Amino acid sequence: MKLYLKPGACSLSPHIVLQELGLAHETEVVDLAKKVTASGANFLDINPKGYVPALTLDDGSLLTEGPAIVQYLADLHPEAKLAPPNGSLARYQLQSWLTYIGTELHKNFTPFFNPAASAEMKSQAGAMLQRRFALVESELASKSYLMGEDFTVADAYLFTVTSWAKFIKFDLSAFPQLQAFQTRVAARPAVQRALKAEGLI
Ligand SMILES: N[C@@H](CCC(=O)N[C@@H](CS)C(=O)NCC(=O)O)C(=O)O
Repeated sequence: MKLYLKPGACSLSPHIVLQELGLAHETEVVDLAKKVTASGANFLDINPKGYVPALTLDDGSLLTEGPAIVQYLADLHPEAKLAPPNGSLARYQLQSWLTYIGTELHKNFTPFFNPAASAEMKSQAGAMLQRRFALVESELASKSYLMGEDFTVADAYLFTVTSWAKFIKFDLSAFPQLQAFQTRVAARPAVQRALKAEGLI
């Protein structure tokens, strides 16, 4: 399988999961502005959505949307417990977190990476991020990871999104549990491998 990515973007989340699971894979960097891959392919021919992450499987199938990709990968090796069993309440709680991270956190970072976004849009998104991170902060007060004491794919996504705070100068000092979470996740060997592979460390 091959993961199309941009270093440090939301594609880092499935990249971490691939590393956590030790799955054989290739990666290819995409120039998102030009929609061209590192090998010169038209990215829109590979993923008509034009964004990363995109995962192509060995049979040629395409899977897009980060939350779907990480669950697909986790289900290839259920014994690694990166996602609870399908159909269990815990699995829906994991999906609840993935949705929260995608819609309440990830998408509130988007205006900060959009040169066309107004100051007002950024201000509104920043205020929303404060509120949404506050909930994560209170959740992490009683556990090491979002789902409890075990790392899951939701943590890979939260780590990825939270790491953007430094790029937009979003102050995380009011969120010590979240900062401790970032340090805890960054120390995982698989996370180190993914960060290294993307040239981020
Ligand atoms: N709904 C998608 C959103 C993915 C997304 O926002 N990708 C960004 C990078 S973090 C991107 O590729 N943006 C470039 C573009 O939209 O042209 C998902 O959750 O996977």
